Amino acid sequence: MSAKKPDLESFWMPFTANRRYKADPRIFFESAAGMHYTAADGRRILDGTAGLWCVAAGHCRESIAEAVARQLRTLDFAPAFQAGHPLPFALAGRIAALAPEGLDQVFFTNSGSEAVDSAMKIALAYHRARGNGQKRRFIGRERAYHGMNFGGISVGGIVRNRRQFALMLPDVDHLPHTHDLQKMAFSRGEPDWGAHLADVLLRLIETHDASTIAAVIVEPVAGATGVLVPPKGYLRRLREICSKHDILLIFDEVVTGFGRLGSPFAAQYSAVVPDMITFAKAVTNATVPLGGVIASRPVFDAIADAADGIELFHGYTYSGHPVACAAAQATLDIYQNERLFDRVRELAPRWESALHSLAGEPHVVDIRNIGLLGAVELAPDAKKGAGARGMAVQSGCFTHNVFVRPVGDSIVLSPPYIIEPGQIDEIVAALRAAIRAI
Ligand code: PXG
Repeated sequence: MSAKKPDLESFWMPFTANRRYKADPRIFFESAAGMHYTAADGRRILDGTAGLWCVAAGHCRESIAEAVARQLRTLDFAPAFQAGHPLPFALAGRIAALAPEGLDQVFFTNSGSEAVDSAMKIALAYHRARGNGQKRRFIGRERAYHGMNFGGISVGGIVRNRRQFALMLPDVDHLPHTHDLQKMAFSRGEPDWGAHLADVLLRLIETHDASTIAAVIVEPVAGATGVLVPPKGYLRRLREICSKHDILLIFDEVVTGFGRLGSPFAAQYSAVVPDMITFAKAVTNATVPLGGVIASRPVFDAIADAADGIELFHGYTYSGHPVACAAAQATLDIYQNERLFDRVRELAPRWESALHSLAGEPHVVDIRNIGLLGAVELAPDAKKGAGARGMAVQSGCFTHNVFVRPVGDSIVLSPPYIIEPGQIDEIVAALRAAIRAI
């Protein structure tokens, strides 16, 4: 910490052990540029995680700052309820052009959590519009992270995010997660084993009947629970089953959207087209909060055809906020002008081999990668308990001027797309040293 210690008292930090952190605020960032943060003690710290999976084009990009400043001086805010301004129309068109063919209706939110809950409401409205109001059950997946609103935690698969709150959406069931160390440890890219786990959806359909199921929601790659890469063929199988039973398929692409796998969306990477995609994070390079849902034309049309006036009684004050839209346009310009999605594809093999060079280091039980995502999983420490090794490796890496994040005993990695090959090596060297030291 710097000499002038800020007062930490009043900010109730999200997802943080507040008292513990405030007693020893070791990780504290003062500024950032490109691939680096500057810590409170002046050290430059390499960002191995793009913040929280979101600063994909690197930090403090000048063109985004300029676009935001310009927008604030031109049109700071205008309502989008029964009124218009050019920015969200233009941005929606541009996002639709990046999305798989047929997905061209963009509903804006302020976050990934709101995007997920919006997609769930659209799914319910869609079935109701078609006279199937009894289709209201959602199928999520174990170990899923779909944000923190009530819809998202209900379909999510992380019990810790639920048990404090007692009240959930009714009528939710879950697919099994696909992570099995016995079968797929050290797979490079998509594991060969596990496509059959999609067939559990057939069992859930037998149990609940398709006539009660509105939608299946999955992250194509589960990010926040440790970068769980989908088995080859798994997503395609889900698509087939959903299509056969008139169940909507929602891909939550809050982490994978906007180039993380080297294609605009994971949908294109896997060549599987869902009925809706949720996005957030990288759409503005994390500069201004923005999220959304990209829905297929048939989903929109069904709802619109059944309506007399307002089609969807849903929206936020800041849906399509001009400043967020300006930030997104400037971000998409960077992705396009610097060919950053291609860059992800080009770097992916190097990323894969660098990460997998950690196989054989102490305690390493799995290494996973896809696009510019990765995870190194350690066996839990029998004495200190689950998560202790993950925390120790984060701490060790920070000492070596590299920022990584633990999820339990997995270290998750998602660097900005502008990472240089030498910086990939820096991350791996810091991990190696930190792992050897625990
Ligand atoms: N869906 C997915 C797949 C996510 O990863 C959300 C929805 C929610 O987005 P918002 O913008 O409401 O936070 C997320 C967010 C972590 C971590 O610890 C992950 C997320 C957010 C914060 C921390 O890995 N993912």
